[in-house]
Amino acid sequence: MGNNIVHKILKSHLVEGEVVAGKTVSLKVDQVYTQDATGTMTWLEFEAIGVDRVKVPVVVSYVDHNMLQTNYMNADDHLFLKSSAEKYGAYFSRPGNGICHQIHLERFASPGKIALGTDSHTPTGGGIGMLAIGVGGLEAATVMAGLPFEMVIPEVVAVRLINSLARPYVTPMDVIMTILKLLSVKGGVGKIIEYGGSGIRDLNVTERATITNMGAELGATTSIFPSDANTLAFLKAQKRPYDWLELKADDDAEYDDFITIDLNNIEPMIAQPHSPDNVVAVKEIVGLKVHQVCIGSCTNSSYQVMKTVASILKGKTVHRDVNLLINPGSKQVYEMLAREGLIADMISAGARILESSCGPCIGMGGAPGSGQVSVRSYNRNFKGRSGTKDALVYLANPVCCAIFALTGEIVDPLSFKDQIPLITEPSEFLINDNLIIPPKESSPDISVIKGPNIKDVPVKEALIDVIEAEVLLKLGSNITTDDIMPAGSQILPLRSNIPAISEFVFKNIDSSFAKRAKAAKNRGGSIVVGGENYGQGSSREHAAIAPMYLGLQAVIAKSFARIHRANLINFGIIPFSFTSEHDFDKIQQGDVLRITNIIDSLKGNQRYTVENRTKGYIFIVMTNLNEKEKDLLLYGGLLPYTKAKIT
Ligand code: MIC
Ligand code: SF4
Repeated sequence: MGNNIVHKILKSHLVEGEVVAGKTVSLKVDQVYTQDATGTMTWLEFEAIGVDRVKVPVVVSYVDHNMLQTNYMNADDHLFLKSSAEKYGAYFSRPGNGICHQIHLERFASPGKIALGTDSHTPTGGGIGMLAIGVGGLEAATVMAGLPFEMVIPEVVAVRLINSLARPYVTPMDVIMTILKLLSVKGGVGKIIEYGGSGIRDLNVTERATITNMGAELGATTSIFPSDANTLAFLKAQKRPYDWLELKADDDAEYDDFITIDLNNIEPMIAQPHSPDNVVAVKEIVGLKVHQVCIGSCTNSSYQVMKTVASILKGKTVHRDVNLLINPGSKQVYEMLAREGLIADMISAGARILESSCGPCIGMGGAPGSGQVSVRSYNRNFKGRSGTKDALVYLANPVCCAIFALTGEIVDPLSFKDQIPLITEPSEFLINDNLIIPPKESSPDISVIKGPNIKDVPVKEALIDVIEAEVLLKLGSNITTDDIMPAGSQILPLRSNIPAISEFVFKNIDSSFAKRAKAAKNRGGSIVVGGENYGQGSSREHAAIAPMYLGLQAVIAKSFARIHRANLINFGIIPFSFTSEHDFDKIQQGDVLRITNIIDSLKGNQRYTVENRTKGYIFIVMTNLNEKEKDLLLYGGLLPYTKAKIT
């Protein structure tokens, strides 16, 4: 039996275990990267573990999210991250260098390697043939401290792309939006998507990266493409041909599932509010007035994309009712555009050019007006994420975005008469790594600098045997981490201060949650009830730590998103699942639940008896924890566990 690409990489990194779907393995990791919004916690956690140097060959600390600097907090965080990188032996990508995923693809990602990133869009690296997985900060910190990475082997789904993107105005973003329409935001949970088929020949690395980037929206563990001649061409253009190796599946490779997508049939698609899988063909919603267009982000920031956008805008003026914002994803791309006069074409058309950072994608500036329609070449359109609660955010490919910026409304791109030149990636990129500070030799003189907003990581006590707590919130399915722990310009700067950020937990769903949770803390804490795919979206562990700080004892849901489930366990919160739909229906907000004999049940059959004390009935919930996860919960989370293991 032959191997698929995923299994080849996993097997070459195996420390312990068997590469079989559903089994837990430990793996050697080649690269870890952090970004600032999750990175401050990660580096605080690394410090708390107490190891003096990172133990992974390549560790990069990026600064890309918290860039507004409306007060001292972001700048203090940047200094903290820089000094931590210097002290512990990581590369530091300075503010201005761009968005972590785009830079990592350009300068560090290599086929056949395993990389972890403290951001859910780390799978962008799958475009180059790297197994790149998004994890919570604490998980990354333990790997940086020298522990292997443990994971349950997902199923591998082969997605065969056939033919090529023949239609005008169709880009790789339409491929992934078509898959999202097919599979939904939970269709990839517990799976890795491996792309193949004749259609990949026409996709270069950055085009592939758009597809793997947005695979995060499927809930997939990661997505990956083979490493072939196109990969070599990209690496040569990045002046790192030595990082190339060929990577392809064996002819008789086995997969858990197959999907075939005919690229010929793909047309321009658009995701409607408020979910990336709420996808329709663009032509179905023509006539909708557009007030804002945003182009860039980690999904669509390549030189090819930006040059195409510039060529559409050249000599035109952005529609009088539209604000066009462009955030090129990396300094490399930005500098090339600037040197070639392409930024001038954008400016001349009326585009507002932002710095190279996440910006409007995470509500750091560029919030739309009340009830306005914003169309973005980004990857997420969750309600309120843009910074405006009632904004209507749509996701579309960058070519469509540029066209809508000119027309002021959604049009069938086929009706756009101008010829769009076919632009590809260059054979040589501009290489100027002057904003990447390489790791320093260790020295006792280097100290970590912490501003007043940087507070210690709170830790939960060891597992308790009985939880008696009130259901403070009952929620539906697909609750995002943006719902649990919102981001945006007011809240993101508090990422290094859990007591302060905890005030905003569930703010957009129930503004009284934090207050009620604090009051409930003295009465045994609180429980949250959720539907399917609880905690989808980002990797932010703040969506676990901040509720834990407020006294959250458990979440009972129909099912959980992968990274958030891990983050809950890492911070000592038990992710219970319902054993029957009916039990979910019966529970109401305000009910007091009593869960008993937790420790024995966890060590035993993982079935737990819950008494609904308000309604007077009993039901059973379960967990599906592996041995390590049980241990983590018994210790009170990954931090106390790691400290115990390392010392
Ligand atoms: C996102 O796109 O939601 C973020 C902001 O990049 C997050 C990370 C974070 O919350 O800091 C992610 O994707 O993991
Ligand atoms: Fe940044 Fe948006 Fe990409 Fe998240 S999805 S890393 S916020 S650009």
